[in-house]
Amino acid sequence: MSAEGFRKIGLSLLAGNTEERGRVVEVEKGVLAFNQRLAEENRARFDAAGVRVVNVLSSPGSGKTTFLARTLRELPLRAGVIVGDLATDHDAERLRASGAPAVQIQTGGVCHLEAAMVARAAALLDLEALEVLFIENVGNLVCPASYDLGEHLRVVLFSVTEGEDKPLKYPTMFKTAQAVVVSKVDLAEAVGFAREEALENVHRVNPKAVVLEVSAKTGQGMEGWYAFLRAHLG
Ligand SMILES: Nc1nc2c(ncn2[C@@H]2O[C@H](COP(=O)(O)OP(=O)(O)O)[C@@H](O)[C@H]2O)c(=O)[nH]1
Ligand SMILES: [Mg+2]
Repeated sequence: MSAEGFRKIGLSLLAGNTEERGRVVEVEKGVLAFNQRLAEENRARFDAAGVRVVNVLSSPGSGKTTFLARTLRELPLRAGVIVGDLATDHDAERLRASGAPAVQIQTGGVCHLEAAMVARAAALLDLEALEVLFIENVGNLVCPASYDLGEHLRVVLFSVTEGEDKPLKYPTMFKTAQAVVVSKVDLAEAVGFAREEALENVHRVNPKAVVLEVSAKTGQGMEGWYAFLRAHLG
């Protein structure tokens, strides 16, 4: 059955009574297993093309597009981007201004990107011409965490304006990322960001996470991000 078929059954069961919960869990497992197979196919395709892929996640408005736009302008690598949103192609338009190829996925209400969507979008890019492909996921700290897209590196943005407790409230997202980018640090003082507490919360859920602190507005910390990318993309 297709991922879409699984999703429809899942939604109808979710609308039903609690006894169906066990069945719902089975359907969810089926959807994720199906996605995982496609993610492995994506990774094999990316490896064959020699392109390294970075999945960028965060809640809406944490600064993903601004951060990627600056990265695309400044990073001396041939880069492309796939961007997911529920609706509109605003972000792809913003990212194309850097000169990089950008493909927009409109999920039509689905709250995360899936490997099948990324496969279709990637087919529109000349992967062999790229060294790095960024994927801006749908703004959401819950669902996207469970969907491998075939990426090599997963990065979560955590802006100083969204509250120090977010890693504790959304542990799966923070656990599955190799790096946590604390964004909008230019606003830290204005919003009374409790830096030590926030970093402690990140490391409590993910002791191995590399933490980078940046402002895509002023450029502060961006060199550290580029150094991290160079070290981790091989
Ligand atoms: N002060 C400040 N604002 C930022 C920064 N990065 C993004 N923003 C603003 O935050 C808002 C959301 O940014 P956007 O990149 O669209 O976030 P996304 O929804 O995660 O892609 C916009 O108004 C940006 O101008 C930053 O580093 N500093
Ligand atoms: Mg965006």
